[in-house]
Amino acid sequence: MSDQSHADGKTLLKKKAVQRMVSSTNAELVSRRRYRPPKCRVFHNAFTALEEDGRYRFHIHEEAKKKLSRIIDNRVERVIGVEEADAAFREKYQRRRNIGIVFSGGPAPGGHNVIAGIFDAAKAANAENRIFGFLLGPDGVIENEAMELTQEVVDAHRNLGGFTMIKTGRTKIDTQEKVTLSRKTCRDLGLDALVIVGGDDSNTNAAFLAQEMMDDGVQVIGVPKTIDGDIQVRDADGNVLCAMSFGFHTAARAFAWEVGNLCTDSSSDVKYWHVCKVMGRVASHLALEVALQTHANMTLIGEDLADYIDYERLERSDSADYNAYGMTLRHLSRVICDGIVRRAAVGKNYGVLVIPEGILEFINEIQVFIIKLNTIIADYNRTHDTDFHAAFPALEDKLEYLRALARRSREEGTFSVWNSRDDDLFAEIPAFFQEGLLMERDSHGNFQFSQVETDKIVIGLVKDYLDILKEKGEYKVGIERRYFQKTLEAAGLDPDRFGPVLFRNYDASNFLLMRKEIFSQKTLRQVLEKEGMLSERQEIPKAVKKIFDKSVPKFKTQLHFYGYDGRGADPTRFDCIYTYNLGLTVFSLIANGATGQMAAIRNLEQAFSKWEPIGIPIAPLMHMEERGGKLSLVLEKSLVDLHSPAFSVVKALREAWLGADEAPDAYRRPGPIRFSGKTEEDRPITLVLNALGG
Ligand code: FBP
Repeated sequence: MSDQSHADGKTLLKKKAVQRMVSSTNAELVSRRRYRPPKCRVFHNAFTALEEDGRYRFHIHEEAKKKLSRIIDNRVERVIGVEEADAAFREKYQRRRNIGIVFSGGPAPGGHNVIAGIFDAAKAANAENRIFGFLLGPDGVIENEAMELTQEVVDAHRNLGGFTMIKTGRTKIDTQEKVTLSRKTCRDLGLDALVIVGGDDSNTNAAFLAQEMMDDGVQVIGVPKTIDGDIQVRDADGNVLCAMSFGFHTAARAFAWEVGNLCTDSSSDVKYWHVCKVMGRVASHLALEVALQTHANMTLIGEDLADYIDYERLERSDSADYNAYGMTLRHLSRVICDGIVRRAAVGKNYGVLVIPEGILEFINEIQVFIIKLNTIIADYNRTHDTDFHAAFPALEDKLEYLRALARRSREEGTFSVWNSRDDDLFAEIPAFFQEGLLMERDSHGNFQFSQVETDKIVIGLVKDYLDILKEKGEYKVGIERRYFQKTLEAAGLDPDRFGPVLFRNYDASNFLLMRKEIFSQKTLRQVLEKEGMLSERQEIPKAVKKIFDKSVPKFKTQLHFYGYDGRGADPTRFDCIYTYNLGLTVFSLIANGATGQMAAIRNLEQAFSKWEPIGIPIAPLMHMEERGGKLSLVLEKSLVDLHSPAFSVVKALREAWLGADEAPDAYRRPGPIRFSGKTEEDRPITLVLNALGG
């Protein structure tokens, strides 16, 4: 670029109009920051108190009783409004407090409003209350890296996405040393309360810290965050206490907008299958919501696949082991191919397929590998000085270690987690997937699904199988009868003479399918010659060739991953209001002395006037789960319930959305997240459906 253009740019930047155009502060930002979410009715009172709600019961795990004895008797608490309070209550409520807040795990839209809610409520109770934000997640707590949050900082982040204000991290406070350091941090900052905004693992952590920090007088409160939507709490009788973690709605809407656009693209250019992997480490809630928002042609739901049993194979075997006949990758690819082939038959050799990121977890054969490898890696780390991944950096080293395990089990005839059969099956998997299965687990011992190219694995198998179907003549693009007739007539040929020879359904359908035996120019010629429509020396008529070419499917895909973009989106109005009120609830729990509770809002699916802020006891929700190769007490993740109204509706509409018929595709246009305006939907579709059905 010349000096001249450089100088011009500088001059231009002096103009107000240019400055306005390139400013980082645009109208959307200003209106977001200015917006003040409405408060639940109870928060319009001068004070709030807690009232035990005895209606809820939990099945309490023995291990939770032992390990979380000091908070296991916590009950569900309802936040109630108090207008007139006596002096003792006022003093307790309004006493000066220091509150620390930390984000833990992946970002989720709305986190800043949790902080804003806590900040506003704390300052309203006592202007001298101080709020500290721990930097970079739990590491900030362990290392005492914190910043005091001022009005200015909070105001600059209201209603904005991300966790940019204080950042986040995935460290877990899971060793005695980290707990000791965290306690020291809380002491040094004079904290009265620590608020942990996180997913299932982080809320588990919150419960353990609440137990540990009770003697220090530090209350610990959890907040249900994760775009995955898998923190959904019910009591033992199925009563819903927390219908949805925050961030889910925004992420689902962001993904749905993009997937919806691809539905439009795909049905315009009619040449691609868009394959959209959407986040959700394990549960398929996001994929389910995207299906409802977009009506994409096929949406896989992991939990549904896990439910599958191949009864045909089971009946042929003498085993009663249902697990051995669960969904396999191969079978899954066939299910997908079936949809592709059926759409192609009606001329739609394109479409949109949604694959949940965590789908592999639900494929029986893969799940077995994940569990075995988790155990092997955890065992290695427990018994050696070095970490498994440091000791075996290259894939080949890791494979060699596994081979050695298999050899040892064979030679010594002893039981081993990894035997020759595992090794043989593992060897059949493509190298990039082997690498994925063997990669480092996250700090919670979880398999990192986001790092595996799930879509590539599934589509690879789909392509292979489609090739087979193509060879068998079963995968063909249907030719519209009208088009066939027009093309042949224009060439002076009689369509009714050629039709029955070329097509297997000439008299039966509007979309004509080339006979199976016609799969190449050569076989086309053979059939025409056999039927006496062509002599050896004659060329295949151009019009017939054209029709044949159109009937040969090309399976072209575009792979997309929707995850980090949705996590970083600015929150929907629903998430703004939900999270702000979660923040107000947190302060109410703190001011009323609660600890080991998770802030929540009941009745999210109902009108805002019915929303009910509550505290949910975390300890009674715990159960035992495999983590890092051993059983641990954790908060249970909520998976898609196959009996839920939302799933049942999707299942009932599957065939219609697949669109393997002549009707136009039934796509829905969700549009972008609209912060304001009457047209913005006010809550997730899954949430509403689950509340409507019964
Ligand atoms: P959280 O459960 O911590 O909220 O994170 C959710 C998530 O967005 C998952 O959907 C995804 O698998 C994961 O984070 C990806 O994060 P990372 O890149 O750190 O693995």
